[in-house]
Amino acid sequence: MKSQYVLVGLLALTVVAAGCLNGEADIEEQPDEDSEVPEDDSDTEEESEQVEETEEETDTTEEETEETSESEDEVRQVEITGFSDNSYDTEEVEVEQGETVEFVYNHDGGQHDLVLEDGDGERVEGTEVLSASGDSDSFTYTFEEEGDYSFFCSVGSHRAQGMEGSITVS
Ligand SMILES: [Cu+2]
Repeated sequence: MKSQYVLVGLLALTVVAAGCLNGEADIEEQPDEDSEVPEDDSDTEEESEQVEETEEETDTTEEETEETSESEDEVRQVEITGFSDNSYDTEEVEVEQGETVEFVYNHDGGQHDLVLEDGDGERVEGTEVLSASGDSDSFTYTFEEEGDYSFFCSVGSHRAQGMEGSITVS
């Protein structure tokens, strides 16, 4: 049993001795503490990332403004279709005094337009002459005064063939 204690004691001595040797070696290899690099401000990197994010957001805001411009209120749409047999699908339109109406002409054959005429026979508004089926054109008019207006097609003798209708403002 004694010999075991001696062995343990010897082992402990050698470990301590080795530790001392290593300690001396470490002291020699220690680097200079004066050579610390001063800290940079790391804010500049974060700022450049934020600029990239705002550039991506501008694309979506453009799409949103296009949609909101359509939201004009209090404009009634009246759709009138013209056919190849020189006729409209509408003969009469009734309007309240002061009402704003958007007339939408939908083309479905032949060559036609839609013209608005006041009670004195004067042209007030009108669409382009359309000749391609499926095309449409429109105009908007506010009827400030009571009275009788007309709409008709100005192409050839289409009006005389019956391509006209009445608009009553009351
Ligand atoms: Cu016509």
